[in-house]
Amino acid sequence: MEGFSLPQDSLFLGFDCSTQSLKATVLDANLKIFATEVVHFDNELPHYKTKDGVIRDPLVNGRILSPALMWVEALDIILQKFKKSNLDFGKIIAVSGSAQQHGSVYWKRGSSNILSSLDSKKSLVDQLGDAFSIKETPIWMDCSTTEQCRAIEKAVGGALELSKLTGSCAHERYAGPQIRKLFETQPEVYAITERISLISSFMASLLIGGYACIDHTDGAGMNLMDIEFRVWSKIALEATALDLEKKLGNLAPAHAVAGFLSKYYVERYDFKKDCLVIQWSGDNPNSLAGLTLNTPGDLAISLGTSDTVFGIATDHKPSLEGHTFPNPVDTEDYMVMLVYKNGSLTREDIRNRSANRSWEVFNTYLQQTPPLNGGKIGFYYKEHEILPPLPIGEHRYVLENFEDDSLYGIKEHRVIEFDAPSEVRAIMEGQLLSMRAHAEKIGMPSPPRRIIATGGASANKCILNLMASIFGCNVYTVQRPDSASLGAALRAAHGWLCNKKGTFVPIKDMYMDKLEHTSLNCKLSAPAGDQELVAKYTLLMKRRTEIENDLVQKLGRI
Ligand code: ADP
Ligand code: XUL
Repeated sequence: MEGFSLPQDSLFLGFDCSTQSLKATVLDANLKIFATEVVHFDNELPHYKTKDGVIRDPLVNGRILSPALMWVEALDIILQKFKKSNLDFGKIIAVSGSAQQHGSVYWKRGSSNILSSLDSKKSLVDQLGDAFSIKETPIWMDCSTTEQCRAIEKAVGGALELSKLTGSCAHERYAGPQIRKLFETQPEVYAITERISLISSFMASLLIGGYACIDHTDGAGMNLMDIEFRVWSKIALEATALDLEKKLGNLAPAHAVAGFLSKYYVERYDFKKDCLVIQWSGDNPNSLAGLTLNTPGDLAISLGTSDTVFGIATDHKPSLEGHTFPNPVDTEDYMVMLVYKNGSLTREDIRNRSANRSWEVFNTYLQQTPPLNGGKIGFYYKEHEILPPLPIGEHRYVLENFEDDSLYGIKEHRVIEFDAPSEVRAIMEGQLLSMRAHAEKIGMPSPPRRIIATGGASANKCILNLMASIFGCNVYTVQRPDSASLGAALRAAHGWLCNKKGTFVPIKDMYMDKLEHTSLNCKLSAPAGDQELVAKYTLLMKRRTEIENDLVQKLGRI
């Protein structure tokens, strides 16, 4: 294992540019957390006028954006914060990052010159104000491209065909449909765009002072990449926009070197000249790395602004619900994923309305109410949901003559409201039962081998206990809930090592024999629930799925 150790005294920096904040984690050569920082967009950058990191277009339903320049300024601020805390930038030998997936950033003609000639005496934000052909990036919450999705699917021979080709059917938030919309509605802006980055490759571009490649994993979240051959798909490109390939640049594996850190940072922060920038990737792929998912049957549940469920698969099985990406830390297999738009912000909304705006009260209600909630089932969509595709709305049902072990054929009736404690249990059971049902549908085992929970809400023990009861397996957590920036720092080390060896090195080999001494170690937070209760939840899950299917039939998008 000697050959795989990292140089003593070296540091690895990982960022996570997520919806609400820019976070950063520094790992030392023993893979222990050395330093962390965060910049919250709403509070620390109020002049961009975001709420929860985003701007909702009041004129166009479902158009949700974030200013690209806000992320640029956040990078200035986070580096200043590290400087103030006396981080020795000179010890950092590799940097990588994670970003919310799918958002596309549009660089104006001539911007590569701005990037390559950054003046270290000035801030980034002062120099990049004019670099974008669109100042506001459509992000993963945007759902304004349904028309383009259907058109792209039609052009390639159907939704399943697109999923076979690219790993997913068309999704409103994916970069391909967003690009097609720009091409159709603002051709003059498309024409003056010289490069289109994902948010991940955009941030990497800021670091290398030039356009970075899009990595294979985040690239699979665009409806543009041929997932088998990991190249731009000619068919998908043609279905999207004219002259697109040259605006996208090349693709690269996530472990590849994007370039050396630009001299801007060397001069301004005293980074080393040969500090490597490893390709950035999406936040969920980085979490997969940071959570050390490495065995089929391991499941991760990330409870952040969006909720995501992901695991490792050996094959690509095209589906209409899930997403398949190349595994960001293994060149052979795949990462499969489910995404919910209604995550933390929807839980917060119920907390605010029913639990006195307090997680403590929320948890007391969870503890006070019985498992299965006396047959009360709720669906809560504060945002237009992705999984299942349902519009904003709330739906509450009570199963009639509810007895928790005989749910077959039981009828339900709709109600307008629940009492506050039942409302809290209904949202939590509903979200977790939906995750279990859809995870099983895309081929994840039941019960999973183990669940590793992460994201802001994984700090909540009551939620983890409920997860263990519903899924019937142990639930583990990591030391810190921001696994994406941790994963990015780990990938920085991994990329550095692959570069040093001149070949791909399995990431496991970097930590395998010393995991429990690193910051990557997981601890058991909630033991598997009692199996009798798990069986009852299985019945409730099936009943809930039937109701969900009915809702989709009645209200879902075509
Ligand atoms: P992001 O996806 O932007 O990275 P995070 O993973 O940081 O988001 O999660 C932030 C969310 O975590 C907040 O919106 C909040 O609702 C949630 N959260 C924080 N503490 C708790 C808690 N004790 N219980 C439930 N949710 C929590
Ligand atoms: C994944 C997705 C979200 C964003 C959130 O497909 O849309 O999880 O990555 O950051």
